[in-house]
Amino acid sequence: MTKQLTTTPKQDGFRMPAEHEPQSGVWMAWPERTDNWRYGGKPAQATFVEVAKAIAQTTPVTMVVSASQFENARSMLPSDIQLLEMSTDDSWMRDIGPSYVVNDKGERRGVDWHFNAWGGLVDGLYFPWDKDDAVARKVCETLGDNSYRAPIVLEGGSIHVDGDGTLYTTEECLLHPSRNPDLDRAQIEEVLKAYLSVEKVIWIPQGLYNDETNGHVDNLIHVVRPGEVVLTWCEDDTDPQYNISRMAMDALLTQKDAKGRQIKVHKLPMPGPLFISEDEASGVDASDGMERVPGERLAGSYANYLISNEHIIYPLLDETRDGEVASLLSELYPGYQITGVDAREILLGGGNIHCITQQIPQI
Ligand code: KQY
Repeated sequence: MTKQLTTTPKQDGFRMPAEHEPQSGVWMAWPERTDNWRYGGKPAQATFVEVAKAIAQTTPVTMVVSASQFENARSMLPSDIQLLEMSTDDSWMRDIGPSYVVNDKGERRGVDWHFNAWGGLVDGLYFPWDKDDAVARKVCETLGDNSYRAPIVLEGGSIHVDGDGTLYTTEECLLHPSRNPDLDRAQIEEVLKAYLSVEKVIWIPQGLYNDETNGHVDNLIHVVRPGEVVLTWCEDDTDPQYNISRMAMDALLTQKDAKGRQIKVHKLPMPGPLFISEDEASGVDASDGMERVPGERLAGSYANYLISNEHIIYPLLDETRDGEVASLLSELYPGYQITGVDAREILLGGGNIHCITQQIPQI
């Protein structure tokens, strides 16, 4: 039987490993929400299948799916992808799944954050979100792992760790009034330190332009290794992303990481800019939370890739830049397999490959 623990990972000697450390699995959730995914989720489902197949080349994948979509998902997914019935409100496993912590005795536990659909009743994207909020605990129970119910609202995509004491995040998201309005920066840092055993928080002012998550860090940067990150970069000084990327560069270069390293920043080209077409917008059911208007700027970024057992699964978003990005990733990750997946459909839903996946560390 698994337990919900009332201590903290730091007290118990557990830390969150980096994404480049070994993994035993990756979890995803099947898309079907018609006010987020166009045409009843059909095009997104085909893309999720391609992402799952790509990851499964190096890491076992488990897909959770509603009862009503079970047969459909089973018929679309290869047999080596494990399918598990679970209720969700949507399909962003990075944000609704557990953040895992490990200790040096080879044990693993989940951290189960409070989830409020990216802003609750202030500026959240849907209501209710209770099924999503229950997912992290269910994943831990299924895997037979104990978990901690952390005392703050947080989505997995709003943090990156380097596994060596440093956490990266954005002020835009973690200090947003729709997340933890009663806590200040120092109090949030204390919770991150207690629940992930990080020693230093690197604050970046803003996330990617027009990101409906309030600026998740995983749509702006990725951690390559301790002391080294990629940052989405924009060369057009008339583009709103131009200043955001420069402010991020400045923040990264003027703070040292937990081990006192000067952070090395690699510029990652920005796709596009990309915009939603009339046809794409017309396939989405109208809702209060998620706007899908023709001509709206999409929050496209190549930083939204998954690292899984020496394999990079990155989004193909713009054929004029996809190849350049593959070359850069090959240089940054020597010996890793680099796989691109056409990810426009995930982008139309408001995120990308990193946002729809959650890795489980190997123990
Ligand atoms: O982590 C993410 N980027 C999730 C995006 C959620 C968008 C919901 N439409």
